[in-house]
Amino acid sequence: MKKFKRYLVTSALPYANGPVHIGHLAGVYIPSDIYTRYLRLRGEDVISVCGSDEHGVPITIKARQEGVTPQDIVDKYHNIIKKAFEGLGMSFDIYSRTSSPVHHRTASDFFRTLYDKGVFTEQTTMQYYDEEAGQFLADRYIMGTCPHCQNDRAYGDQCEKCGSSLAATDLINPRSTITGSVPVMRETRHWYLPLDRYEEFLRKWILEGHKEWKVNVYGQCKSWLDLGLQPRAVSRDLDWGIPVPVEGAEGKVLYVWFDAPIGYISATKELTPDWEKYWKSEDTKMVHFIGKDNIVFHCIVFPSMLKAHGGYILPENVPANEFLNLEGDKISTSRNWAVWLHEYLEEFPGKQDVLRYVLCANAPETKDNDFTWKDFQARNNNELVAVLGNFVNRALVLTDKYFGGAVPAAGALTDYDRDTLGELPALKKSLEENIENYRFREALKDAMGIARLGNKYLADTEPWKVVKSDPERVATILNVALQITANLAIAVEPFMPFTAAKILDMLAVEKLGWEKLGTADILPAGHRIGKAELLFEKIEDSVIERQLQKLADTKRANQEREASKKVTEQKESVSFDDFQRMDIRVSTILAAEKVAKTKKLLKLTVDTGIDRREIVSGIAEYYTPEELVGRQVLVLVNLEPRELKGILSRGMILMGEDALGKLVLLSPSAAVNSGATVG
Ligand code: B3M
Ligand code: ZN
Repeated sequence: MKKFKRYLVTSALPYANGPVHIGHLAGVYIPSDIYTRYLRLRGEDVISVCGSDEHGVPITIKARQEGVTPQDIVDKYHNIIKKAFEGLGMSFDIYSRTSSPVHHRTASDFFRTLYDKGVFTEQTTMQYYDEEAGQFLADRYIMGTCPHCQNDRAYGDQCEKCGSSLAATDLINPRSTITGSVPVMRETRHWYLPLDRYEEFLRKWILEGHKEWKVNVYGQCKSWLDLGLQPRAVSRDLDWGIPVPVEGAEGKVLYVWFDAPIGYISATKELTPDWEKYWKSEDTKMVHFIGKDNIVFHCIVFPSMLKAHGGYILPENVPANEFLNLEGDKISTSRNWAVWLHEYLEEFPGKQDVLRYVLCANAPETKDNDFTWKDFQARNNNELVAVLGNFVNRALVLTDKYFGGAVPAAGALTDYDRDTLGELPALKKSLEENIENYRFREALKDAMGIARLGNKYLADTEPWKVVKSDPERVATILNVALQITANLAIAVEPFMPFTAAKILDMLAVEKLGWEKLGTADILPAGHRIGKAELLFEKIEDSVIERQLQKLADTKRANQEREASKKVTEQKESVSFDDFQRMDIRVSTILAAEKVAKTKKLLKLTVDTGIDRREIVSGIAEYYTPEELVGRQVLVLVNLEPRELKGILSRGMILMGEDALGKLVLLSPSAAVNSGATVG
């Protein structure tokens, strides 16, 4: 395999129109950080660049929704995202932003180079225009039915349901997302990147040259190429973004997907004056970490731009992950159906590595996967606490207890000792191969395999039983256990950097190089270790219940919001005489009790002012008997009596019912005598 002199790791630039959530982390940022940390540990020359994607319609829509400027939006969310990434231990060398002057200049120059080379075609076309809002509708400003999958909430640039890339004019029944109005067509001029001209180059570079790419990535590129590439507009009629650097282009900006990938270059320029050796030397290995919805932009569009510009390297790999769902439902920013990173860090202080661990162990590397809080709890309790934490704690506590915290000298090793230590080099080799091939779930299993190895070794050798009869043997056992612990401090660092630091601290060791992994002579006899502390703590059911309740509340709020949009149709008209025949009275509930063997029914004793009577009402799910006694309600008293569960029910309590079927009592706004007529 070609050996590279240096590595350039890029991570998709998150839109600064909202916080990052666990889907972003599992899809892009955890894998990227594992890969970067691993390369650093191996002493490679590696830089990792990222930053906020601050242009594009998602930003301007959010600004419109919140009644602020796009700059206010990107300033707010850029800071939230940057702080949250730092809190999770994301080790970018730079986290920049595309509203920076360096980026504006870099992207403008890049566009101008292609323009001056005559790469672009200029086309005057008819585009959708919202006369009410007074602006053209591109990307998320327009919504309609996807021609491929009939999803009626497809956007003007992409259908999130089937992943198709769309032009606004492809949409069926388009409507403006600004005013909801039906748009008209208006003439406008844009510059197009003729992707069709790069088809041959892309076929050769990807389909012949990168058969080793992940199946999901290679497959998507192949279907794009088999479908045939179309020219793609790289400018927009918007007032937020990087102005098109061409005379007469007032009111037009670079398309966000043209400028954003150039953000990787700008960030590198901000990071180091040696930026060109990362971007222009064939000795550099560039890897793009992205989610599957960004494959076309990182494998087709951006490489064509780099090729057209000339002088830049192309990505060696683009190991895109699939999507992570939450409790069986698609993660959604607009529906607040997410676990937000900044909230997680507040609610689970000190548990950054638990989230890193679970999101890596469950990563959607080859297919969409699901995050559940129960699984989060199980992996924490059964794997991190019971295996990794338990082993390290025993090794340290027993060394403290039997040898005063000094690493004991090992005596003659038994075959079992040798076999145990002999497994370390194989685990190291497998871990390296898995990381280098972007199989981070498998690599994490290799790292945890070292903890399982240590846990089993102590359980099999039982030093606590042997110590009285054979303290020399225990010295050997704990020496072996401590060497395995030191291996763990190295192996877990890419995945759980906070835990690795704690283990090194407890071993009273500054740093351990990757070359030490797999060896058994890391801690010399006599070395004094530090104080043992628990690496992980059990997560109780109540903590998980609280998170599940939070999601249940979100789901209900979403349902109610949806319901409020759906008001039931008005019924057919009735005559005044019809209405006059109904006799509705204000009544007072004197007593209430559940009807046996039913979930919904209550038996109410009601004073209608005319008489006292029993009425059966299906409100047990919404009201307790206690809270009903004394309430004044409206009763339709001349409804024909009905027998329900053996009770003769004479009348009906009038209720309000929303589209979700939630029932509410209707009461007079002030106390009135029972029997008052309602008309
Ligand atoms: N801002 C992320 C997204 O599509 C997009 C990535 C840009 S990477 C250059 O959600
Ligand atoms: Zn679709």
